[in-house]
Amino acid sequence: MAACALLGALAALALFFAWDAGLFLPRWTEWSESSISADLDSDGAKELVELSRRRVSVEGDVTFETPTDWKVFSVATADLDGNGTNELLMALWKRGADGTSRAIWEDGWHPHFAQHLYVYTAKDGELVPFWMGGDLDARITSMSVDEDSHVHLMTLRGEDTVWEWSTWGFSRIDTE
Ligand SMILES: [Ca+2]
Ligand SMILES: [Ca+2]
Repeated sequence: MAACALLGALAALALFFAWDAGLFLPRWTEWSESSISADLDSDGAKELVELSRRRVSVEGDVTFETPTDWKVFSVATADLDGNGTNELLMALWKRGADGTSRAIWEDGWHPHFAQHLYVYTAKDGELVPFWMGGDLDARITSMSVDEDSHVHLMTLRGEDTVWEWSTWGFSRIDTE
């Protein structure tokens, strides 16, 4: 009997860890792996941006690594605001609807995964948040950037939504 209870507890624990690792994220998510060379701090030397196993790492003059609770499915670089410095864009799953992570005592624990678009830019030799988009509230399967630095968010319905950076955030331009 005790062995049964122990097995049950172990199974529940295993289930929790599987869930915690994001294994129960929607099956339609298109997890991509990519490797991008881009100068992120405008010093003339390119950094290597890699998306592998749902995590992004940057190696070079500036370094960066996504926290383990971010499940990144698309990564891109582009000079969104036209200031000559490339930004790092990441489309990801993370628990909670907020754009930025808050302390647990501020808003409690959000058990549900939501999609986010996070943008980082180099400042004083490190990558810092540039724009942290909250729950995208749409089923985004992939994110990419075109030669005009417009962001394309493909939806599960097959819609190619196009977004342009405008000072404080993104404006949708494909419906104008
Ligand atoms: Ca550089
Ligand atoms: Ca820029």
